[in-house]
Amino acid sequence: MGRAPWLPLLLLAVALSRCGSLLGQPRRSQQRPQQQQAAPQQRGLFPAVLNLASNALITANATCGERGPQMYCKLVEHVSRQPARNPQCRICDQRSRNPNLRHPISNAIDGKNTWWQSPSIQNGIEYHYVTITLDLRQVFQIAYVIVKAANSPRPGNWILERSLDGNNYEPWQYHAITDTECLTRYNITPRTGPPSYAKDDEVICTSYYSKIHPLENGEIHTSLINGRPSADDPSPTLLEFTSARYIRLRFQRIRTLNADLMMLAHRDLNEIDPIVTRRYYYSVKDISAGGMCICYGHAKACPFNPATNRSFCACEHNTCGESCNRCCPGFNQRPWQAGTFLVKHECEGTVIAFLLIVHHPNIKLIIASSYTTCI
Ligand SMILES: [Ca+2]
Repeated sequence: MGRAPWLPLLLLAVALSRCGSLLGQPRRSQQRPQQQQAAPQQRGLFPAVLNLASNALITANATCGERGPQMYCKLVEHVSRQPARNPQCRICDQRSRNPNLRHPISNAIDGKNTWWQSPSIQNGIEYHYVTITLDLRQVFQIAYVIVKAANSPRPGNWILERSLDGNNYEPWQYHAITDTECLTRYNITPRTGPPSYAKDDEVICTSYYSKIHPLENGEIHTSLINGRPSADDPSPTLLEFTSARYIRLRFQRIRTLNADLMMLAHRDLNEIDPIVTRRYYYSVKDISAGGMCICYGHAKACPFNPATNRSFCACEHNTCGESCNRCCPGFNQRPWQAGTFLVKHECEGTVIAFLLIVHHPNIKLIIASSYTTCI
């Protein structure tokens, strides 16, 4: 007499049925119904998208008035007050004590109505080529870049580029004055109309944001995630495509009035009325780069540390590392996986060993395991 001989076998059956991995079954199949029922808790965690440009180191290789006072004239006044024989031209001077005369590139990320301005082409045709570089100080995932012009039209031909190391740059998007110039200048079939993207890492050329109008305060919105195929649950390709520490705006041609374009194309700049050439320059009131820390779906916060000038992932899901890119010690029950918009892929591993001994007249079975989910 004593305990029923089938009782230990029943306990074993219950233990095995709750412990799919011991039977070689994929554990995710056990979890999937719970994920569907409690999706918000099972998703990866992602920090908020912030404007990263405001903490960037920003440089420009040319600025209006950097060698002393320079005169410039506003295109909008030329257009609205014809004939503009005597427009209200102004002075820029980087060395001036008057801040209203200075237009440094830092004005493009100060969050105020101030602006950066390039030298006009009266100083030389080479000032069609001006480059602005932002160093975000660490690699982020960039969702969008917005550029706002100030007292000039938006740039005509230019390339938005990104880099991880500051040496090797890759294009994110080409902009051209006309669709034809997408082909002739950049050898890319133009994407007509509002920008759209057929692939996660497609680099398009568009003339959509290079129109002459508005003559002032125009904006350029470049989306790097929204509108792409895997935007709702970014693929590894999209994550790689949007990763950048450096963002570069490589301006290559100032947008001019068509009437002036003919004059500028066929004559020596020295022979052209300086009032014409003084009104062609770049201006940027604001650059925003929306993005987030790369925490691989395992942090919802990424606070900025002023001491190091870096943001750091507040890792959850038992993950560790600067980017939550590995399981913390003791949580290696399963290989590390990135959390996604749909699945959180938490690291697991609070080790609790158990021992199951079956007593049966015909069976002697001992099972030892250390699977947390098996208790
Ligand atoms: Ca500003």
